Amino acid sequence: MHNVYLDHDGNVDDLVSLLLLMQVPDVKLTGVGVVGADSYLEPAVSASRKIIDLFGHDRSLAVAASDSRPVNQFPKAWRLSTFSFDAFPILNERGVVKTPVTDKPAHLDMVEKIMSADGKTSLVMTGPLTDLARALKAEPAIETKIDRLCWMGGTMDDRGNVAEPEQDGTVEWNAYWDPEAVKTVFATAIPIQMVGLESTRQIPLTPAIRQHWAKLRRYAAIDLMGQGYALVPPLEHFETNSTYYLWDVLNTVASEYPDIVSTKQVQGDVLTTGPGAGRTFETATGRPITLVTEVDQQAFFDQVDDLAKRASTLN
Ligand code: AGV
Ligand code: CA
Repeated sequence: MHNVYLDHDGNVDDLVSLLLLMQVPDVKLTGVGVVGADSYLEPAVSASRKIIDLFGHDRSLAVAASDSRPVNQFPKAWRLSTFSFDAFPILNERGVVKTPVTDKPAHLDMVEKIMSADGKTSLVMTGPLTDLARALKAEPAIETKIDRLCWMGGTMDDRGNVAEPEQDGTVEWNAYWDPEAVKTVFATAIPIQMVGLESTRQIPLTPAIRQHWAKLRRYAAIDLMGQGYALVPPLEHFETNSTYYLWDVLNTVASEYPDIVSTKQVQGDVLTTGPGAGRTFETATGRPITLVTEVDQQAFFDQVDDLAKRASTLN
């Protein structure tokens, strides 16, 4: 068993990441922080608590709400899906929520959970890096207690996914939300594995994978995934700015099952100003990063199935 702390930002693939991470036999989940970045904070926290209640195998966990704020806010249309997710009947059948909310904001909960853990903690982050950047400022001693950071964010190929004015199209959204936070985290010696857009582009949400989950909806966790991914647009005829990928799920699954991906060692940095603010890029003077490059798609989707089935059978 090893310690893992998850910090997510409440969109569909973030919530599915939480669901799946709790099924990995080797993971001791010490905490969950939630940022209202690609979501709204209240339903994101609420849905997280209910997912832990239903699929957490009676873990005693508490969810920490973040008070971090954006430099660049996510589009409202994307953030709204969290309200629907939290309202799914499957999450509300019990009518009561047991998993509590911590009294500390997420970045201080992160400090507390890392400092009080036996040994080191692996961080899995599926949204902006703001909570970690703030945690490092509040308690620099956490740096050496973090085993490594697995982050979904950035891209090294200059093909961004932000379609907003005053930026140049090279930037990924989690980095764009708070570019300075990426800079702060990159300045540490924490080992980083990065899942950027070059790898997540290989695993779009498709009608075929939806159909696959529909056939397996007798498993409660796969039913929930299917419902969740019904809220967001798949890759149908061609890629649009709203096309959905399994970004965070890849990050989370790859953090525990390295065999499903290929990686390469790169040196990276990030811009914090100008039209490229939030752009991650390779440079000989950059910090070391393990960049995920290729995904074994079949192995990835099989692993997702396996984990989700485990959630259902043991529940
Ligand atoms: O840039 C990918 C990140 C991931 O952490 N998020 C979604 C994932 O949770 C932002 C995002 C980019 N495009 C989106 C996003 C879209 N079409 N809908 C919702 N979120
Ligand atoms: Ca996310």
